[in-house]
Amino acid sequence: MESMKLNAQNLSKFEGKVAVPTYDRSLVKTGIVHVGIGGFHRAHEALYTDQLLHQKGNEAWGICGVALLDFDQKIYNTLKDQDGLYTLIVKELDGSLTKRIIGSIVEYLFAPENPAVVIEKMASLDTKIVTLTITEGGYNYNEATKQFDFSNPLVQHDLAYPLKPKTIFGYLTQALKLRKERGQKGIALQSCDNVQGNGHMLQNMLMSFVEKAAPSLLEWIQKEVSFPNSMVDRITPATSQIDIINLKEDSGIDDQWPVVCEPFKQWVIEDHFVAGRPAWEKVGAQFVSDVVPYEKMKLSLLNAGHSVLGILGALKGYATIDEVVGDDGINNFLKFYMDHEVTPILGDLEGVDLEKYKESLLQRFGNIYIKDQIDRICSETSAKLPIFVLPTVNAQLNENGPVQFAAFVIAAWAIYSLGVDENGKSLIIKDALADVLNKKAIEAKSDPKQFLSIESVFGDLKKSETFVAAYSKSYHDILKYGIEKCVVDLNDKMLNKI
Ligand code: CS2
Repeated sequence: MESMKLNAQNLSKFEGKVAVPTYDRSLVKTGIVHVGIGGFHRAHEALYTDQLLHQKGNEAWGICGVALLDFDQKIYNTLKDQDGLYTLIVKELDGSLTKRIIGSIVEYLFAPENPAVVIEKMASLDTKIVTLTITEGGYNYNEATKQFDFSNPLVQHDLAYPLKPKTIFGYLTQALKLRKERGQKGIALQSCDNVQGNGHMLQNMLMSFVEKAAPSLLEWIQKEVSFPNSMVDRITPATSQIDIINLKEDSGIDDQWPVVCEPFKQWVIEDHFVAGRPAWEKVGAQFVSDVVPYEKMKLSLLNAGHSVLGILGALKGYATIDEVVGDDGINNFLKFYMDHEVTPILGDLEGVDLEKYKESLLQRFGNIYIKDQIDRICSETSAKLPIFVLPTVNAQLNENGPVQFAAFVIAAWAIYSLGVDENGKSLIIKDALADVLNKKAIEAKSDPKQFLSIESVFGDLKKSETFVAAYSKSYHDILKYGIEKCVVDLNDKMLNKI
């Protein structure tokens, strides 16, 4: 099929082939500044917002997408080149594709190129909300000290050069300072990352930074700025070259960076927006007074489930998550982990059918059309496990409960961090702590406990004898017998107990 470049001028020509924005994008103002315009944001918040913009009266809620890091130059260039437009491709469970061109990102900025413009944008009168997807590690929280990490060189940079910041904390501080100086009202700062109490985390980390960078601003922020917590969910694998080619050949859309995702989506938000908000509930978001139970459930079952499948699957040499779901041993292992270690610590979740939720997760993970990359799931594990798995472990240890399955996963991660899978193939480890992890993984070969001594990840977990015993045994077993036999043995042990 003949293809055409995706941009504003060609947009109407795609009508009829795929869903396109039918609202007048030139009338849309940017009430939302979003930092982190990766796949997830574009499959989630930008879609909800696009749907809302199709309903009259919402023109104040367009998105200005900010690329914060040097690394984000490519997505910025792509969006700029395509007038902010991109295609969202939903990979349905039956293998069919639902495609839609999204128009809600009407402005885009590349922060490293011009930090002052980004600060002005956040401080602008039109901006009512700054939303963030800056990843788990982006909050600069140290698990060992339970505090903001001032030793981060980028943070040091922001303290020394406040007008040319590099971190989100530097940007927000300058923007809020301008708002205060100009006598403007406050705004809402909304985290959309997979972090328990993500609004609180953002608030605590920002306040720690402001205390050093601009202490006179603290009181104003406390009074004027809100930090709604939210739970976000949609599996969004990395876009592959094949996705780009297929879109061009099948639909004639020449889009340099479409986004692919699963059909499921969920967004649960605390209704705490000091400067107003879009009526996202009209397009499927849920507003609740307390998001904590939803977050806990999602992080400790879905995200942790991903990590379990990812780490064990990587060691066995699998490439995608659906392949691991097809591995009976690991699949049953995950079910035992969810049922026996996670479920008891979740307590009663009012209105949620946990059994159904867990079942739906396995179906979502198993979607063979998604081909979610194990490399994506295992990237930045050092920032993920403290949020996805360790709260479960700590809660179980407090109750003298079982930690065997979690300990096994962490032992597998220690072995994974040696950088080779069970077939002798190199693993690509993408992690801010990659060097430390590898060094400790090597030390762990003679003393497994060494891996647990990375305090910024594990806190003081190494002090738990119960955990260390389970972890060390798993470590030796995996090296001796391999993942396959070990998971089957563990599963059998569980079956005999039940
Ligand atoms: C994944 C998440 O990054 C990960 O390890 O678990 O990206 C997950 O796919 C999303 O949170 C789903 O909502």
